[in-house]
Amino acid sequence: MTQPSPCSGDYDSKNLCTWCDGCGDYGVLGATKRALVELGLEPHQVLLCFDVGCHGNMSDKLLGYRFHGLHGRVISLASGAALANPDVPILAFGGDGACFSEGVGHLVHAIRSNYNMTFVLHNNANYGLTTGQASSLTPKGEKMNTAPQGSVEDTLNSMDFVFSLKPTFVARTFSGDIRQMTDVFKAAVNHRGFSYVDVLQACPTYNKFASHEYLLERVYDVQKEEHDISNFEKARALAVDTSERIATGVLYKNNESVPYIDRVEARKGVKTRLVDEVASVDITPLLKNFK
Ligand SMILES: Cc1ncc(C[n+]2csc(CCOP(=O)(O)OP(=O)(O)O)c2C)c(N)n1
Repeated sequence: MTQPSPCSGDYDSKNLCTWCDGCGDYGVLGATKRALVELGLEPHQVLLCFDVGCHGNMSDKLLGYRFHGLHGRVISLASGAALANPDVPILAFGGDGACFSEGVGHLVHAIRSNYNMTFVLHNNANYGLTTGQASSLTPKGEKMNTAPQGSVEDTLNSMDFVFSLKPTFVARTFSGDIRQMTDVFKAAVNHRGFSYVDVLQACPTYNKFASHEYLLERVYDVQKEEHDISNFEKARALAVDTSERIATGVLYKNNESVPYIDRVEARKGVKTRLVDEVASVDITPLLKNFK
């Protein structure tokens, strides 16, 4: 008997979304479901990990194996899962606040280790859930709730930073373009190694500087122009220069990418997965220490 292919309804949860009207998180949720369905993945065949933040509330708005971790820690818990069972596709979702402040160390090491997972950055350029504090990606000078006279700190150039770590896959997309987001997520999941996906997203409540309309006017798809995704330096230049137009789509992909677990000599030729190997360990005596 042939297996029925998954459909979007398989991922539907009964929980209602509580995001503000016009929030880019709606778009990311829709594109995530579409990408998983188009990849032919059933909800039980994928792991979805969420950081803490507005975007993290997506964790109970769709079905599948989900893990809602601590603020800034989503990459580390997803990395652990990627090492334990390399057969399961893993998507981790985090905000720019968490990823480029509390959790920035995890991002650094996940990229250089090239763990096999997709990281989706909900880039609304502020700390949304805690009501509009400046993040390290907020443009300097913007008036935010923590900086009513304008943020005085220099803005981190996140793309330049990411490229400095020699990533094997980098993409940028926009929460208002569900079709492109879907295609980018699929390409990211299919990449063998750490896939970094920056989603420029509208936050109508706290981000008054890069609205949906502002982004819509500036984004363009590099896949519709001549762009060689294997050219690291060209991709880096395109990613960093957002002064007039904003390049979106898959910007860089290293076809020679070798994920961390495949680099480890001791794992070569081993047929079992780490997750199977620890299954036989009885932790009952250990747990007694925590009574
Ligand atoms: C270690 C830690 N620091 C701070 C917080 C408080 N906190 C919870 S959500 C949040 C804002 C999240 O912002 P971001 O990561 O950008 O995601 P967004 O809400 O914009 O989607 C903060 C500061 C926390 N829970 N834990």
